[in-house]
Amino acid sequence: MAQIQDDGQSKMSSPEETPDRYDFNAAESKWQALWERAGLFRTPEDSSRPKLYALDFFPYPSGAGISVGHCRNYVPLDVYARMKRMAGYDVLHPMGWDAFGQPAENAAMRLRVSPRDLVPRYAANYKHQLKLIGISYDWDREINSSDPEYYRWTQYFFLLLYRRGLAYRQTAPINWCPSCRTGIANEEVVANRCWRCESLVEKRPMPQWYFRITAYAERLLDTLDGLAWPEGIRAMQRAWIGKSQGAEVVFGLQGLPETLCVFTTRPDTLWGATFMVLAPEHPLVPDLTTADRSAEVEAYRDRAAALTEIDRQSTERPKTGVFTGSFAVNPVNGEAIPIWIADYVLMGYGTGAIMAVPAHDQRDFEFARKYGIEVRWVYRTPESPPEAEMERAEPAGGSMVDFGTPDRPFPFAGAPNDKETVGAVIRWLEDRRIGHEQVNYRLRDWLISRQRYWGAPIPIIHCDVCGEEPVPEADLPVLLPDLSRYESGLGGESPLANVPEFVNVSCPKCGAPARRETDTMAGFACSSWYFLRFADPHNGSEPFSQEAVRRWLPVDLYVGGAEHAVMHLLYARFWTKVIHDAGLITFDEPFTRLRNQGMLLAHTPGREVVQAEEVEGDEGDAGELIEDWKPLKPDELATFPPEKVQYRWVKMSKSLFNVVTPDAMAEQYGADSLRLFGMFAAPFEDTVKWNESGIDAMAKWVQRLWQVYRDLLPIYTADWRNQPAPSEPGALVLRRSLHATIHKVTGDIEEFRLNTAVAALMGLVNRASAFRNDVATRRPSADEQLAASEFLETLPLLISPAAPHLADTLWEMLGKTGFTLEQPWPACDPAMLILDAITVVVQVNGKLRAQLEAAPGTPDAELQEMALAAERVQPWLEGKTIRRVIVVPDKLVNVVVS
Ligand code: ANZ
Ligand code: ZN
Repeated sequence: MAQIQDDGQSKMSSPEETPDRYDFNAAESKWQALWERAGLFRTPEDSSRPKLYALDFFPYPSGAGISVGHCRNYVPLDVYARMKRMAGYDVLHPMGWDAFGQPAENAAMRLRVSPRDLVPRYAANYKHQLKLIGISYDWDREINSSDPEYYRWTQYFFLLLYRRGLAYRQTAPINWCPSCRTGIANEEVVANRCWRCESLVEKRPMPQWYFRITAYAERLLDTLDGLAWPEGIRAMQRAWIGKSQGAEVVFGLQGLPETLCVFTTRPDTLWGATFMVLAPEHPLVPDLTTADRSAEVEAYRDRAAALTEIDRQSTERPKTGVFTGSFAVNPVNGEAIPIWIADYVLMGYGTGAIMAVPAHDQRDFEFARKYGIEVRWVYRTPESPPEAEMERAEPAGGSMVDFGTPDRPFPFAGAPNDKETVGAVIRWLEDRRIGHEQVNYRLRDWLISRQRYWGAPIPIIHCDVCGEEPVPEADLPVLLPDLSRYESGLGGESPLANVPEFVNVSCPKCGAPARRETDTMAGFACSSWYFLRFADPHNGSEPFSQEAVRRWLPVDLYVGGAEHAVMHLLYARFWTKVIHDAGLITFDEPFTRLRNQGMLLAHTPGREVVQAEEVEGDEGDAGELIEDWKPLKPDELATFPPEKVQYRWVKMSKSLFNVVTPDAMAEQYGADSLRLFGMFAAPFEDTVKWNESGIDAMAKWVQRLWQVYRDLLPIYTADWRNQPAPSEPGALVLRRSLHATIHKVTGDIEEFRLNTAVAALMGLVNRASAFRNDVATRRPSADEQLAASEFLETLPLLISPAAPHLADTLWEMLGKTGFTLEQPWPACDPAMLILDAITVVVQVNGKLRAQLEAAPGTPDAELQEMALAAERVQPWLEGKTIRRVIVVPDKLVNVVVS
């Protein structure tokens, strides 16, 4: 850079003073300390600027700490939050701990300590790591769901639900996880296994607390469409809620006074019902079973009880069933039809009984064929085969058979097989009082009881005189006693049941001796409202002030893993609607926009296993159940024959011994490089394969960026803003690239295209590097100096969200004070975005003297003016007379002088 002249404003640095490398370790710890001292991440209290609430899913801090995998969600949201703050938003970007629940309890049990001691230790480590990678959380708002100041309000909301009839206790067969020794919610059962530990789930009848989420099924469905959420998650919620429209139809029973009610989505097929099927558990089965059938029916009921719901619903399983010996009466034609029991009909859905229409329902068809029951067309076409030759049921098409008789004409003869006909039949049934329209949902009530220690106690007192009594609000919180032994009882009772000081209380209503409820709430209760608490985390007199919530909620952007699709994300929506209905908040959807990050996989050494073995999960993370492969522990790997090691790409997880921590990576490559890697590796939603060379490449790019910046620094002039924008081609190339990058990076971060945002920054640095090489050997023109200055002042701001430590380092090198996060986000000059700008050659007397950048179709007069004004052309015109100017549009300007 020998020929670059100091303009008096920029600092000339001699080679001896200038280090050759960016010392990221020193810079990162320096800036982190300065940010902290300045309280840089504190949430602005009151202002008139627009608000932005950027939230990560509430994490449970585990002993493993965060892995580089976690950087894939925390970093992108941090980038977004930082950019929004620079763009003029007041940003709320908080973090806290979902500390109650089984993961913490299981981990503590294994280490033989109290979760009370363990959780703060784990949380402190998380916090340390998150600071290490420069996440801009406002730690003044840190919350911990196991803190009495927090769970007091979880209990308050339990009572709110209770008062509104939305929390109730009932004895029912529940999903029982034998290894967690507690009941779990339907949402937590995945393929018949416990979501946490992957043990097979059993059914057990127990008194349990439920939240009546089914009362909100329709509303949970209604407002789903308006959310800016991934369609996959919305589809999963829709399917989970499982709305089904149809009718309930009442059948008479031969020889019995009772009636049999069925739920059907196809009441229009009533004329083709040739048998009935009851779930084996249906309460009418004993009454319907005739003496000669009873042994067979009993045996079948026992076999069915041993099956899982998943198996029973499987379409592959051959249909089985038993005839009860009784008949029902079809209300539309008085026909007697046999009643069977079969395990493909579930007791928990509809009415637990169906009318079977084998011509149009495949399950019924298979069943009828197996047991030789009649098949009868309801809808058919001229091509339809006779019933005896059918090979499968025909759910669609055809028109309705005429079931009329000379004295009783049939009103639906010839009707098409469509929704209108279904509706018409429902009205016809309603007129005759044999059926009515009915909507069913698959959604079940939410089981919230846990027979576990580490959760918020359910604030209810059982009194022999008064029954269930809520704990008065003034007595909240119901403190969780400090226990040294807290295993659940083998009989399934909560460990709190063995603590007389906790259990024995007097009834809040009548004063008689009474017993406290000993179940605790599942962790999902805590996470159903925490996003509200962040608005006002230290409020001691209410869960949150309405004003604070009005200022910050709903969450504008919510980021986390897709595994919560029908758990947390459904529960939180439900609580929000209830809290809304109670008048405490004005919105009824908590998360306006949602993004799910992809997983990070690690190439993991393991060995083949012949028999399926279960991989032991670490706390809160069941790892992966891989049938034929098991990861090798580091000590196993050391002694294992190398040729037998099998590598696989599996989720990065402590249980698979393949975790890479951000601490080590930040130390070796820098936090900014790690952040950039987390952004750049793949589109946000995609799975990424961890590869250390990826972060290494980022670290090299960071060095290159820093060097280009340092090399250009000497030509910086702070005065560039007062000068007309450069017009020279060489300068324009850099300026156009800069503004195109501003434009691209802004839009990309906004849309969470973090990978292409980084790619755009790389493109800009390439351009700047070429520019540097170009001006290194000569004196840069005034225009070039202006363009370089604009670049030097803008680049730190542009990289600030992604690489904040490097950004503040460059900013300081430029002689600026303060932090880039406090600067306004760079604006892009739209005039610089004419991406198809063309180069126009300027000749003087036929000799090439300069090049211009211009928009295609620039008028001749304008091109001529630009050419004559160009700095590089000036010397050739000095003292000469311009004779003629020839303009070839979009191509060339030739100035003829003499
Ligand atoms: C007669 C019929 C004819 C049916 C036809 C379907 C097609 P979705 O959409 O899932 O709500 N059904 C009702 N209750 C059931 C239970 N407890 N266990 C198993 N199956 C049950 O499905 C509703 C349909 O599933 C109902 O409509 C009923 O069969 C069956 F051509 O009734 B349908
Ligand atoms: Zn009482």
